Amino acid sequence: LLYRAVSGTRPKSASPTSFRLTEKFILLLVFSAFITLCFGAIFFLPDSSKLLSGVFFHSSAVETNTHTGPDSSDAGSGTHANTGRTCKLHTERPRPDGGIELRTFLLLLSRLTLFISHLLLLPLSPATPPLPLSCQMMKHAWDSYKRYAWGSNELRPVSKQGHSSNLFGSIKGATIVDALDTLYIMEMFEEFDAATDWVEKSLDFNVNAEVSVFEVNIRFVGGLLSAYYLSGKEVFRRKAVELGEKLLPAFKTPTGIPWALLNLKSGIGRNWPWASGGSSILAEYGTLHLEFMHLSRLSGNPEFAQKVMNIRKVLNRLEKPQGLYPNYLNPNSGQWGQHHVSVGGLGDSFYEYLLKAWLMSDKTDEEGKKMYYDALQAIETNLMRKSTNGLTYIAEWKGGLLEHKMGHLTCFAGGMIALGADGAPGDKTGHQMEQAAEIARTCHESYARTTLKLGPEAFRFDGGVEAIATRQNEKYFILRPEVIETYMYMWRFTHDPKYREWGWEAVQALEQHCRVEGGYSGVRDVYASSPNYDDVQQSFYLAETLKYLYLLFSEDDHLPFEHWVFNTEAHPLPVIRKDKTDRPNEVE
Ligand code: DMJ
Repeated sequence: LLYRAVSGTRPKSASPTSFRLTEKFILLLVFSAFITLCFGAIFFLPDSSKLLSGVFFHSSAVETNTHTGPDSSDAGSGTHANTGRTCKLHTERPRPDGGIELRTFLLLLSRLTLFISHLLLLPLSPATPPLPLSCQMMKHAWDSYKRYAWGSNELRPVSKQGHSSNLFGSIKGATIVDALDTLYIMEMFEEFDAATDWVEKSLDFNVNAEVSVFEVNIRFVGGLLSAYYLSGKEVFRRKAVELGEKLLPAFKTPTGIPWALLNLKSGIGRNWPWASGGSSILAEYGTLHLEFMHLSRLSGNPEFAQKVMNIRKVLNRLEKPQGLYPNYLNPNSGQWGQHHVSVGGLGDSFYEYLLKAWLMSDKTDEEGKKMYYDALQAIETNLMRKSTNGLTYIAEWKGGLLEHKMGHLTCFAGGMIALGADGAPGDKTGHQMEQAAEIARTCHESYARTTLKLGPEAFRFDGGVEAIATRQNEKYFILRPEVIETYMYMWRFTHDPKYREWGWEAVQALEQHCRVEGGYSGVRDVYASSPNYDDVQQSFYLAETLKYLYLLFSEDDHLPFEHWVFNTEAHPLPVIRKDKTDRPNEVE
């Protein structure tokens, strides 16, 4: 099963020039002959079928022996995911029967050879199976974090030490919690067990520190909820609810619009000092809904759901300029701050959560649905534009004037629009799918037009340029997922091979320019001839970028969209079924 999905669905067309490196092919031929020899030897040795079944096939015996599957005794909800795919990196165990040393030796040799051929192919061809590669990337990112930064929030892969962002106060282990579900989905169960053990023993929310409510919610609460729904382990449910309760004081404002920052011990909140006269931010207070609905469901405490439903109420009472939602809202007065509208930073995931709230409610949340499609219409009318050479982009709006700039963050919108297209009112499904495809193309162009083939933080459509960053402080790439996320959604909905080819290009660029000995690093300038590292392996690289890459090359029944919605940090949450009140999230 390891290669089944990939061999059936690998990208079809490769650029002809990429196949002409003869030396590499000769080497490859030699290696292939060698592999054949090794395999032949294995087959002619006694008892080889058993050995092979443990390595190449997902036999139940192997599975029982090698992974910690859902722990049914722990399951609070009886909800377990059958992730149904495998990405195992090390499954064989020494066997006591005679002749094993030789077979094991040959096997290891053949695997080593495969690995070397894989490396040889890497810069050569998108026909190489990328699915095991995304697991290897995860393994490298995870092992490096474990080795150099275990327990810290993130890894500094160049200086090989821990890195702690102040977004999480003194809460530790952001990478561990953010990576839990990716490890589980990739069936890296040894690593998942180590992470679970750390959560059990060391994850501590009793800290006297100020945290970002949004970041802690999407990464920690979201990560724990997904880990719970996937594995059924009670510890994740308990920790998610404990953290959710600690976030509740953030809602103590005159309007109930939460503060951006909260001291977890004192329960005192405030807003970012730079945010338009003490405003709360749309993408922050608007990105709590999915997690809080699940917290109510898992804790039996309705308060979580009430808090986020109240945010809707406040928003629905307000007049929206041109139907748009400004990024700033004052939690004391309940009035908009500065009229800045963006589908990228400061606004992005608010729109995503309107759509996903509807989908996650088994399409019962009509209010969320209406708010999403109305907002999308306003975005189309006021912000979506086509460049002179036909690239569709989503601009930003400042007090009625357009800034012709699109952020890397905005590129998630291709995936979002594709995800919502099916439910679009009127006859708009086809139109929205076209918009989504256009946005994916533009975002791909933003990568293709750089030297490193990685996308800048923001790119512009003015002053004679299209999809290119013109300001030095917008040229960086910090391992963000949004473009690959959109490729993944577009692939699932269209099966157009170009999305896998584009994903493959991103894999090559990541391996070539971001992979370092101690993990993966962001780069400061994607137009430079060689990478200048920022020395941070962001936790969302493991939570999102690598997970979306993996799913891009997986089969569609792997975490199917009918059953799962991904929170904005790519943590899958099950659809809450309307017709199964006691066990609403049964997943096939
Ligand atoms: C992630 O933490 C989330 O996707 C968030 O919604 C926006 N930005 C980062 C990744 O770029």
